[in-house]
Amino acid sequence: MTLRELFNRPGVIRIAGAHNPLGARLAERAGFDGIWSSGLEISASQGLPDTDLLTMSELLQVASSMAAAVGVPVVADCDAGYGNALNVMHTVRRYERAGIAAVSIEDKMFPKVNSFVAGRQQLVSTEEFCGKIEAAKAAQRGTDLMVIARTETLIAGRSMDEALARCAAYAEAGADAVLIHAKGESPGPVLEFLGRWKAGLPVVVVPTTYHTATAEELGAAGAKLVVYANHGLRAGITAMAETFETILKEGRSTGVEERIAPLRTVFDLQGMDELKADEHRYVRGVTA
Ligand code: SPV
Ligand code: MG
Repeated sequence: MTLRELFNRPGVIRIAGAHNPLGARLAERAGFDGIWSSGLEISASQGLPDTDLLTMSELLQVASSMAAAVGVPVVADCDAGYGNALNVMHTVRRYERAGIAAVSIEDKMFPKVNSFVAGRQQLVSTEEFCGKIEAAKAAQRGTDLMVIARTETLIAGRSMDEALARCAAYAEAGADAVLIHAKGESPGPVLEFLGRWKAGLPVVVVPTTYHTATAEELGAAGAKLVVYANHGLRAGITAMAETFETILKEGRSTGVEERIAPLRTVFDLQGMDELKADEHRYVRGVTA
């Protein structure tokens, strides 16, 4: 199902963050409706902070490889659009060509800093960001690609009124959806936003810190798309660290074998069976 089809049917859409095709396949197999090509995950996977150090083409390469590996839509976190409105246009053209279903662009100043890092969280003006959204919509060639306008107003410690006003302006500028980001433990501010949002455009939420809210609750309050942005990455970090420590401590891997995926699962996720079938069919001279 395309992302637009998911948006057009009733119910809340759930997507999961990933930073490579393997993670994307795991999310797809678990039943998520789509993939969030996460800037945080991709930078972390390179051992780098999520502060626009990686270039657009490096992030695109990952998003594109994920889109090629799964059947579900990929929503790409395109940070602040990698520069001004002109960079946004170039970004949109490249992501669209790579088969990405949606790009999310946030109203932070380039270079951005991850929303959960204390300190500098600077926004561009509403006017400047509306120019970026208009540019994004003007740059897309087909009609499928969705542009998600993400506001970091609450992340920057500014008011709910400003968040609502900014999103209304972004809707007016042509965004297909708005994303309200928040960093507190309580879902209260996001629920307030959803309650007061009257523009009709679908709203995207990212319950990373306010994780007690269920997708169902957020959906009932008016959210359309819920992003589980970094849970695969964090689960992987814990599992890998524990596994490595145990092997060194115990001098062998026996103690972890029950807890780690067997090689047949790895082969399955790689598509080894399909490759073997192709080999059998097309590579002449192979007997077994
Ligand atoms: C990301 O996954 O890179 C995001 C979401 O932008 S967050 O890290 O929650 O800001
Ligand atoms: Mg991000």
